[in-house]
Amino acid sequence: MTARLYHPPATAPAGIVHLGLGAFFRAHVASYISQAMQQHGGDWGVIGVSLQSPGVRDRLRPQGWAYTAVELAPDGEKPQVMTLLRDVLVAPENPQAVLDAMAAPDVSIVSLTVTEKGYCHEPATGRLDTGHPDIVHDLEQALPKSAPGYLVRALQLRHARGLPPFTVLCCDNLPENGRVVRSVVLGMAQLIDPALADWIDTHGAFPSTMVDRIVPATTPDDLDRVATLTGARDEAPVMHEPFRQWVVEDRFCGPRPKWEAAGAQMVADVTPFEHMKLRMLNGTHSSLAYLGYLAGHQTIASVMADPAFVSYVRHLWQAEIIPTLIPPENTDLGAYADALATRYANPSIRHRTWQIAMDGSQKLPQRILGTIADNRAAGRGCAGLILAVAAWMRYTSGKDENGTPIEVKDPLAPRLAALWHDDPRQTVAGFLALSEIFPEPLRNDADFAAELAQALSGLCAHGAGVMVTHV
Ligand code: CS2
Repeated sequence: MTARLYHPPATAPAGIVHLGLGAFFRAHVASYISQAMQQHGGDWGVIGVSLQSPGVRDRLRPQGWAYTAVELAPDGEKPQVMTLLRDVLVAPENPQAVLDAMAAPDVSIVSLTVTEKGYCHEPATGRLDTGHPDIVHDLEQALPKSAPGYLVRALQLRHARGLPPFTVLCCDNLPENGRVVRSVVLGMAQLIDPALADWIDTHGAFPSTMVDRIVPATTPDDLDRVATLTGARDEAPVMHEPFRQWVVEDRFCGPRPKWEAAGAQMVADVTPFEHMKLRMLNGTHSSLAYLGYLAGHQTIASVMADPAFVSYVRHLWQAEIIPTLIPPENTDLGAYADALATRYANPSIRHRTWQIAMDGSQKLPQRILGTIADNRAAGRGCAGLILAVAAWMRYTSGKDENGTPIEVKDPLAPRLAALWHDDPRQTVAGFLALSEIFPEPLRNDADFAAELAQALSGLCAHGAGVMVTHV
């Protein structure tokens, strides 16, 4: 029998608390933290927090919090054992322990990967959703449930203890993600105690970041592969592509690891990088996920093995997305698109279209709808992206092209399914009324509505595989 992976955990205090201990953080930010310590020294252990379930904690505990990160290169798999976690807390089991960890004097950074919906904001405006049940709860109770609630209550505790605030480091795929998290934190603090909001605003920091690495969900097969590869049984490995990029605004209110020593780009303004990545990578990822799923493709690599989809995604980059972008310094957007095509086609990465299709209502505004609005304002056609939005609508109806039920994961799933109508124009009208998703100019754009209805009826009549060839 293969022995279980185990490393004795370090006992020194952690400098970073991370909220949302999913595979992405453990494969991306964690690699920069470990490498910065190897290259430059410093002691930056991490306390991981699961905001929902105990699963990751339970799998990591017998391993001394160590886990294997496996790079999936087309020419082979490269494992690395990661030992930066010092503890893992499960928030619903003991919210006070999480607040105490965040309010510890050695902690200078609280980073987050809680997915788009974890910020409890309105995607179309970026403002705190004060009607969100967890926010209603957190405004009344001192022990929070939501990520914004943990940030505000921990900052309140630090303020009361005379400690400086931590830097809040958002690592989710949101545009100007630092601004989004700042807006929800200050919005909530203002409702709890305006003096606290002032203190956070004056002394805190919310740098924006652009994060990039493709990290498919770990499968039971992966556990066996990792055991064979390393000779140690790891119940919580993470599998990732070789590529990684991290662009971070260098505005911290306390100490930070020397991430530039690990290859992170520390910049004054991350916005052009975020737009490029959200529109070129995530926008096409979602487009390929909805259309590909409907056409029967399980993974992005499988979609990219279909020449019709390759032409479609190349068209999106060249004709519909790149024209809306200002290239970041020293970046050739054509070369960036070529690199994406290669990354998507990596056969070692089994990134499921179903996984990327999750939470579309939270993802579409920054990935696709903003690009469409920019194209329309400039008088440019964008039939390919409109087809992707139609595919998302079809997907959320809950049935695929053969009438087989789809398990739609989305906080708005029941509302979206109820919008489905036999007449595509009525379906489109129902969707466009969702002000939390569709930005103002698109909601009132009759030509856009007509094009969307046409794309939707085309999808229903001919299927996604045919429709991508018409763009
Ligand atoms: C994907 C992202 O699941 C998704 O929605 O588009 O997780 C994507 O793989 C990462 O942002 C890549 O950096």
